[in-house]
Amino acid sequence: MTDDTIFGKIIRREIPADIVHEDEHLIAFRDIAPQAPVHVLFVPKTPVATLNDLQSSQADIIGRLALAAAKYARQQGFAEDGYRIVMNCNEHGGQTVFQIHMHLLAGAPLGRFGT
Ligand code: DGP
Repeated sequence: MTDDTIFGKIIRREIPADIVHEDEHLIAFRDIAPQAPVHVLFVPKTPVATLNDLQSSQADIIGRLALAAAKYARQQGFAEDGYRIVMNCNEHGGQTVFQIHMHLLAGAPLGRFGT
């Protein structure tokens, strides 16, 4: 279990979050500071600080996050319009919580990178 970040506290229900999905592998909840009309974070329960720390034997973690995000998009009806998946890594990537997570952004045209 993730136990040393704010996301660990959400997984353990020590702090509240608007949880939209959970299974044995991951949890998904709305971002506290949304950058789009839909902004959901998909977080694995296995602790991995950054993408740099992910082992090749852990590739399934990323696959599960992506599949859960795509399933959520279909369920919520915005898969056809489209969405963006983002993973930030370390300082230049803008990572602030050091448990890997996938941002799902949707609900409006998002523009190109850097705009
Ligand atoms: P990143 O910059 O990629 O590490 O993204 C971390 C995201 O986590 C950021 O968009 C804000 C969000 N966040 C930080 N603390 C909390 C919290 O306590 N609750 C929720 N729901 N989101 C949080």
